[in-house]
Formats: sequence, C-alpha cells, structure tokens
Amino acid sequence: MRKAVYPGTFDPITLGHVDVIAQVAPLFDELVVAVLHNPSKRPWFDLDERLDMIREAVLPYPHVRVDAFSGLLVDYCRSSGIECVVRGVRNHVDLQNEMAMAQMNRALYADLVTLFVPTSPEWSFVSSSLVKDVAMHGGDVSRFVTPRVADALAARAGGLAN
Ligand code: COD
Repeated sequence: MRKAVYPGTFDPITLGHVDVIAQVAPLFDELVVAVLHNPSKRPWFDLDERLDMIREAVLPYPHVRVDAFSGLLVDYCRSSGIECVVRGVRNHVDLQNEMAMAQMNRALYADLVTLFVPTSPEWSFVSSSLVKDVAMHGGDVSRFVTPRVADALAARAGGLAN
C-alpha cells in the first residue's frame, strides 16, 4: 500500500494546502493529512477545529484521511508505516526551509523520502498567517479558503477584536 503524510500546522487550512492535496492524492492509496498538536504555538484554532475544517475540505478526495500528531514527525511516520512526507513549496524561501527539514528528517529516519510539490501559481502568495492577518483587519478571505474556514476566520477575528 502506497502511503504518504502531508504534515502541517494548518492554522487554518487554505486553498493552497488543498491544491497540494489535490495534486498528490491520486499518487497514493492513502494520504494522511496530519496536524501538529502543539498548544505552545498558541494557534488561532484549537486542534479539533483544525481537524474539522480539514475533514470538510478533503471530502472530495476519498483516499485522504485526517489525523493529529505530537512529538517528532519521524516517530509518527515510523509508527504509522509511512515512508513518504509531502510538503508544498511556494518559492525559494520555502524550498530552503523545506530542504533543511527534509534532510533532518532523513537523518533521523533513513527510509523517509520527502516529496516537494510546487504550488499552483494562483496560491503561491497564500499562507495561513496572511489569511489570518487579512481576516483580523476585516478583509475578505473567501477567495483563499473554504466557505467554512472563511466563516470561522470572521468569527474568530470578531472575537479577538472585542
Ligand atoms: N501552496 C502550497 N503549499 C503551501 C501553501 C500554499 N499556498 N501554504 C502552505 N503550504 C505548505 C507548506 O509549505 C507546508 O509544506 C505545508 O503546506 C503545511 O504548512 P503549514 O504552515 O500549515 O505547516 P508547517 O510548515 O508549520 O508544518 C511544520 C511541521 C508541523 C510539519 C513541522 O514543524 C514538524 O514536523 N513538527 C514536528 C516536530 C518535528 O518533527 N520537528 C523536526 C522537523 S525537522
């Protein structure tokens, strides 16, 4: 069985993330979107909210499963029988950071391969941080996230402003 993991913070999932999932899902029997559970990072959305938003966004992709992990990604991969990590790349800055992570992960787990997926150009400027910033200032983020995530961002931004 060909399995891969697409790990991330997904705070929240954007259409850039969904684009990576759409490109890669057909290549594997199972693609696990794995959300890092790390409360010390103080995410906008708690783990369950992020998992629910991802589950809804990946409904069109039948081989995609959503999971959470904590600790080292390599330990999650070992215990799940996964030997391929998918990462999205938007530009040369991403590539530089991703190279270091891929090589560190490989140093920790020699069987692990990282697959870099270039984003489609329309999403190359989209990030979870920027959509939160736009939402925080009352901007329209509906082109960059699913309707459910747009609603959640507006609600959270409103709550933070009060
Ligand atoms: N288009 C395409 N790809 C995108 C876009 C976009 N618009 N936006 C983001 N992406 C890609 C990112 O480049 C990344 O590949 C992925 O989507 C997820 O992005 P984020 O921002 O949600 O997640 P990250 O980068 O914060 O995730 C980092 C991990 C959680 C994977 C990492 O910190 C980790 O593995 N932590 C566990 C501890 C560990 O093992 N540490 C050692 C690492 S070497």
